[in-house]
Amino acid sequence: MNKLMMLTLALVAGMAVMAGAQEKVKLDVKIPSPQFTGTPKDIKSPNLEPARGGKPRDPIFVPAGVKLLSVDKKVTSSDPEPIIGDLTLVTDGDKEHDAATVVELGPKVQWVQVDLGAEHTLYAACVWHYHGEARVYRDVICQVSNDPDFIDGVVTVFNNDHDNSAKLGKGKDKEYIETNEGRPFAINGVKARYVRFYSNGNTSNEMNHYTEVDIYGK
Ligand SMILES: [Ca+2]
Ligand SMILES: [Ca+2]
Repeated sequence: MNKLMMLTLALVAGMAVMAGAQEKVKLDVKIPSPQFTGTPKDIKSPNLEPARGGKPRDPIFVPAGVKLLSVDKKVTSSDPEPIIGDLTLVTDGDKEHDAATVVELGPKVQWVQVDLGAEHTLYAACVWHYHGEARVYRDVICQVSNDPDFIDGVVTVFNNDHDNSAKLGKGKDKEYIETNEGRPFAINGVKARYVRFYSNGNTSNEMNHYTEVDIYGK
């Protein structure tokens, strides 16, 4: 291939990327009612994101036609017998904070995993742990794979375990205070059937909680 052809191909590829970028739309995440306001001062973490002062989180942009895929999909967990609630609560579509809407898993590193039923092209996920009060969940990690055991072809889309306490590798993302906004993660069009969400206790207690997870794709 000569230099001119290579340049032309590079230009065409660049234009395709630009055209793709123009078709992106703001991800529409249904947000439940807020339970508290303001930034609490008593949460200490060396890895906490800066306070946003009530400003909403920046939106995620996804290709047009991306849909919520996870409602009523099957959920499994490292803790198959939750202390409170049932694993079906994780994908029942109800994100409102209430004693009856949250699953409580045991202490230490635990995960919930959603089976989308088939491979999809994924563009975003969002997790609500427990948003009844301000707290920070430790070692929040989101991974996607076509392997239900998460051994092969695992792609990490979020990891705020800065000190590798969950032993899945150090992550560069920041810890955050749980609110009704949940925490959206962008996914770069990875093809996968399974999505796994890890946590490792929180600043209020050593348990792990899930109110809902959303997974968006095509
Ligand atoms: Ca729910
Ligand atoms: Ca950690």
